[in-house]
Amino acid sequence: SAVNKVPEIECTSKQMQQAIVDRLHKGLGTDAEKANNKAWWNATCHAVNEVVFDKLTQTQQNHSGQDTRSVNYLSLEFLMGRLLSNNLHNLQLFKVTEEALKALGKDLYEICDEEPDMALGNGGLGRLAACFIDSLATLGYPAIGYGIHYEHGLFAQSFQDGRQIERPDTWREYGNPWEICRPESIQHVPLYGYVETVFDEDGGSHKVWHAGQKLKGVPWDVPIVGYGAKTVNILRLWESRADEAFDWDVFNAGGYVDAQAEKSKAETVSKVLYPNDETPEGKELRLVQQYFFCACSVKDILRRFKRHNTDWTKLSDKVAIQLNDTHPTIAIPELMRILVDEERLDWDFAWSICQKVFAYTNHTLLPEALEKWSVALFEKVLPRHLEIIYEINRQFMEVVEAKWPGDDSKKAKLSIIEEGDDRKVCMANLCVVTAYKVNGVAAVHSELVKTDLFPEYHELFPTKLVNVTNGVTPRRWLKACNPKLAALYDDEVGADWVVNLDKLRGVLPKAKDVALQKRFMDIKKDNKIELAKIIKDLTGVEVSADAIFDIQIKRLHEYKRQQLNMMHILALYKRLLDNPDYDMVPRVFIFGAKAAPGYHMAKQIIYALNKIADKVNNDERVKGKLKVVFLPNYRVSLAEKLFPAADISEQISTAGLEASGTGNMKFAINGALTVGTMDGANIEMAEEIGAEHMFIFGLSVAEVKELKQQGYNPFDYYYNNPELKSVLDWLDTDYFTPGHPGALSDIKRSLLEGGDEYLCLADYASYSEAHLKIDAMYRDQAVWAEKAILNSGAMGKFNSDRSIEDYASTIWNLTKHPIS
Ligand code: 26M
Repeated sequence: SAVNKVPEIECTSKQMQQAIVDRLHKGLGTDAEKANNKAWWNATCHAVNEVVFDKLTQTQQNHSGQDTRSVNYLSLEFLMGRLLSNNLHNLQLFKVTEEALKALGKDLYEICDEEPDMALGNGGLGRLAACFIDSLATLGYPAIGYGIHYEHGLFAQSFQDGRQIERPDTWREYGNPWEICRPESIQHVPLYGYVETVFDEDGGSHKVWHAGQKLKGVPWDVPIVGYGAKTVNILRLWESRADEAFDWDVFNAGGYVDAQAEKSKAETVSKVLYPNDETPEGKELRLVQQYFFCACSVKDILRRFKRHNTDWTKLSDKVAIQLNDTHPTIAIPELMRILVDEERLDWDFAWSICQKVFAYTNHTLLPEALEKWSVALFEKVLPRHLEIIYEINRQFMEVVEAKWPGDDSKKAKLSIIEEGDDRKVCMANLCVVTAYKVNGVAAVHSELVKTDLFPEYHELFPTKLVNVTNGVTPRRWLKACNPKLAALYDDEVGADWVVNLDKLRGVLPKAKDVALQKRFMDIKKDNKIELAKIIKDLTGVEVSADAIFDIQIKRLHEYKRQQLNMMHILALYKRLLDNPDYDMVPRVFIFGAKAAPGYHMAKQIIYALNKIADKVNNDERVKGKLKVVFLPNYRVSLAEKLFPAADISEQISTAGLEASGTGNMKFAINGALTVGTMDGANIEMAEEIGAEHMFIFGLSVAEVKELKQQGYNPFDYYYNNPELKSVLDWLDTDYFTPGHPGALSDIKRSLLEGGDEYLCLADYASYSEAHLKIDAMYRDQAVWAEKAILNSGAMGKFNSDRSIEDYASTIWNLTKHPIS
């Protein structure tokens, strides 16, 4: 098999022990006696790095020597999680390191648990970027991820009386063994100031941007080890610092204190990751952050290009730049500015280059998430870029005029500048106008991008809008996080499923095999027992591994409908109180979710779920048949313990609103059954698995549109469904918040008077019915096991390697450069 051909890195347990103990002594100045687990973790990372850095150098020399075409993945977010376990697996050193540590009296899993998550992302979009760079390296593509070296990643979450509290994330408080600072590749970034027109001797003119402030971008490189460890690419993260060269005058004038203030101002630019779901409008620091990141990355890309090239027509042969959502859009006018103002290329030539370099991925249709920056703010921070955007737009409006002569409404819709009292720059429009390809992230989403979001652009550029369905890396999301199921698959279909997930299909014909079912269900049970311990540890709640583990983990957002899940839990609770003998398979509902700090309703839903959990878990009358747990601080490393232990995966967004979802894939790969709507990638999962092996419910995209068109009235459902009514009315009492009646009323209000934008009431009955089917099916463990195997075995398509091959062939035109 392919994997078996990969020579294992030669390393015996003895050598690994020696390397780790060596790092304890020589790297950390401690020894095996004194070292705590943190020190062991550090030493193990550094021992691993000796292999990683060697491979990194080989890859970089090879790529640079051949001047390969590469993709530059620009993303404000990379949700990497932990790297030790992942790197050990990809280097195929996990087993030997486990043995080595065991011989030293240490447990590798415990050591891995010491690592803080690299939480440089919000959710799906950031984790997708992390899966993609894993796949790019695994497949041997020359690629570089560009991101920001945030001092604080996504906030850490805890609960106080059920309410979310945010604390700063401190992932690198004591350093991070995986990153290498590269001061030799520092970049300088201008900001603010004014634009001067300089008249040339030949009668022409050009623009000079006189900056009002300058930042320094310091790159930190994180090696990205491909599976099999042939290719090691890099993730380059930019940290902002004050530019000493620029502050020199202040120093000379004796302004030491002023200079210190400038310094700390400069450092705030990369200080924190912005949590999403907050309209960043008017947030100057976010715009500065985006530009800082784009300027550093574009300059770095051009520096690498210029090492081997002088002919600008070659730029688009060597460089593809993928924009992960609109967050890095300013890279477009920045490249134009460098080509026109600094390299002094002709505008049309520069524009033709840009149109061959940039591609853009759209990750959401939610109107409030589409970035628009006020023209006034733009003018202040990036005066030259605004001029460039105006010129791009002026020329583009001529294209629109040629296509739809005299049609001003078309021009208004397609313009990069939104007119009005407060004029705005529409970043998505700039992306679509420039990019040579624009992709959505699942089939249904990409269709909606064409028909609902950008229909006029689609008419104008009929081949520009395409689909690339998301995927997840099976290295992290099966092999590393579920070692027992991974071992079963090694036995059943051969170890190379890790690089060819379609191989899992090998288990489909055996789904009814009793012995296989038993192994499969025993593994699930073991994983549930492990999770039960974690739940007890984190929340004090005791749960039984014989119950159905029903899990919803994702950012808290009304469109994802955690509140629908909550309504169903309340209904079950009510049924149990009304009838103590109500017959149901014991169920544990598990949540993990962070709410954006400024998103009131999301925080209320967290509060409500915590309050409901308190009540339900301490109510003798439900006889242990119902438990509710909200795990604090949901993050990648916690997710790795949840997916393998799930029986039910909740994927219940309003149809048309979840662009793809990727947690849905991680659950199914690990053998959970999905209760879900026909939305995002759920639809394609149903195609692969067979909808009859999932619990599909609710309105379809077309039905949602129709209902909204007719005029949706949530009260129709409220008055016609007594259970639904009593559940919602419960929220008006003080049953869950003793002494505080009305503490949960605003949730009810948003579902009724508020209009129930996300159609929770419309889908409630169908959802509740789906859960009855779940209950019935679970009683027949043979059927359940069969279904779980059929789900997991059919997930080959959702490997991020397949996504990357799609990007490489349809968008990037990228060829592999395997490193021997
Ligand atoms: C906005 C303003 C300021 C700071 C951050 C943001 C922002 C950041 C991320 C807004 C939205 C962001 O993410 C959108 C996102 O995560 N989309 C998800 O992308 C996944 C990968 O394609 C999909 O699977 C999810 O369905 C989609 O919701």
